[in-house]
Amino acid sequence: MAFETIIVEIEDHVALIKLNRPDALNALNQQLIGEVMTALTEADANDKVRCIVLTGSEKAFAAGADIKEMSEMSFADVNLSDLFGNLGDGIQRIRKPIIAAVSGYALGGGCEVAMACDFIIASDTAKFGQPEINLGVIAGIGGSQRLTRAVGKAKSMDMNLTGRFMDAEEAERAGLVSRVVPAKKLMEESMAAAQKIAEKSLIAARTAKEAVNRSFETTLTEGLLFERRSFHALFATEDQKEGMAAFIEKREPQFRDK
Ligand code: CO8
Repeated sequence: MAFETIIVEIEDHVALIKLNRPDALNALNQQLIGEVMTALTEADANDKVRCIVLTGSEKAFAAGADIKEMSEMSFADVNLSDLFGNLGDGIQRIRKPIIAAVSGYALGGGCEVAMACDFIIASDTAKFGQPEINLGVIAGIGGSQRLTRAVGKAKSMDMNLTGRFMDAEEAERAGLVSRVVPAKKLMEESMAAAQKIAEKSLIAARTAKEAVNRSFETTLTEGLLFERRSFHALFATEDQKEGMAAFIEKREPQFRDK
């Protein structure tokens, strides 16, 4: 499919999806949301893809939902449009690992999209925020929920109520991002992290993702049981035999996703 608001490249088993509405700082309009979901779904189904990187431009990952498109919407318009809801839930339904590579602004829906990915690598220029309160609304794709789980109540309340931005250093300290890298190195480091994941057994990688995500949905006892059962199940794979044999034979494993 030809996309107009995103650019998709597949390189060495990694699908790179780049948000591309430079004139609007990658604001999430309905077209872009639809295209991102299509690209993610295609990447998830593509046997050549083993990891996904979602990124924006140097200036903005995404400056939020498109305010110009939203401003005249009625309650019914917003309520009946499934697009925004589909975006957060849809990203979370993708089974392959997704890294958000964030440079510049990740605000409102932009911050929420980054948080719906599996982890965030931030450039030292990144700025995260939930400034919806300035527009007379609140976060709508997880900014009050995923952010709170990531950084705790104090910082989440601060950001959701004052609308202030968090810089990359604070975001790393608070646990919102996994690492901060110099802006010039963001794509190199993010693609390298994705390549590292792409070398693993896809069955194990998807299972690890599922187990970590399960920890947000359940009690510790149930989560530990889910993890243990998943661990047991991986002994039914050839990749487990290969991974352990490779260690013993002091060679690199050749995973075959079987
Ligand atoms: N929507 C539409 N256009 C935008 C947006 C946006 N979110 N952000 C920036 N733009 C546009 C600007 O209008 C401008 O276009 P133009 O040149 O045509 O006027 C262009 O991008 C460049 O922006 P600025 O000139 O403002 O650039 P600055 O460098 O001066 O400022 C900022 C950058 C600080 C990022 C500023 O643009 C800004 O504050 N943007 C809005 C941030 C914001 O409030 N985001 C939250 C939006 S609401 C939201 O995300 C809700 C999601 C949940 C929906 C769920 C529904 C169920």
